[in-house]
Amino acid sequence: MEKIVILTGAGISAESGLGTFRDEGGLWAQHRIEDVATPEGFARDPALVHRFYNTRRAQAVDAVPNAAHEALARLEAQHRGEVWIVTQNVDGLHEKAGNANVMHMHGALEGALCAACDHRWPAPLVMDPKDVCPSCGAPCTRPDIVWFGEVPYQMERIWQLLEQADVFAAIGTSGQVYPAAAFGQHAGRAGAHTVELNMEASVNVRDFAETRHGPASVVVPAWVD
Ligand code: BJW
Repeated sequence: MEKIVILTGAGISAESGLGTFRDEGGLWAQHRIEDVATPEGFARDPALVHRFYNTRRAQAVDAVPNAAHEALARLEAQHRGEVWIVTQNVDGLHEKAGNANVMHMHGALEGALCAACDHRWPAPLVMDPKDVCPSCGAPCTRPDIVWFGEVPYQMERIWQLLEQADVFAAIGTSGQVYPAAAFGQHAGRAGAHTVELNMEASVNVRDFAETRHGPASVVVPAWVD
């Protein structure tokens, strides 16, 4: 059976009402990356960072999967055990749609992490700098999110999957953030058929053998079905 590895980014959740980062009016037009998405920003002003992620957590809790997420759930159901979703998204919409084989390389809004002892637990809807770690008691709780300068999760397994993939698809990602931005080239060189499904050509469009441009809710179901 074909092994299918799919990278998703913020564009797949745009039609579920969640803002992307780099589109016009996106999250990075409203917040400074250095302030809300780096460990240094969190050390300077944890309350600001918690407010940013509390707002996004509240939006994600209310969000529902769109036709693109649902198509990927069908794909996994049809090819049980042979489809891996590697998501940069922290919103949990793939699981809500029914995908089980999901790797959260940039963490998840529903997770809390202790910066002192690395203990992880389910995040409350509202996190606060005064929260203490349920394991070690340190007041160092943070969202379980991978910020700039930190190493994304499960990388060893992800590189391995990319090398074994027969098909690699990148959906709804601008291709500006590494290491995810290198996955298309890596999988293609290892022999995978590579497909980009995005609203517009990403900066890495030349790494893909096939491209389908348009809204994810249209191009993803058309690719899957
Ligand atoms: C639609 C649509 C619709 C819209 N339908 N499509 C210099 C050179 C190279 C690398 C570096 C460098 N300097 C620093 C680095 C490393 C750095 C990096 O890449 N920086 C770049 C900015 C240059 N990377 C890191 O620090 C990473 N760690 C790392 O590299 O560790 C070292 C290491 C790794 C591996 C092995 C060994 C060592 C960590 C990166 C952490 C990123 N974190 C963030 C925020 C946290 C998560 C969160 O808060 O949600 O993750 S940043 C933000 O960008 C978020 C996203 O996951 C990520 C990617 O964004 P995405 O998903 O692509 O969204 P957009 O908005 O950019 O694009 C949306 C796309 O959708 C657009 O193309 C639209 O057209 C499209 N679209 N509507 C279809 N309806």
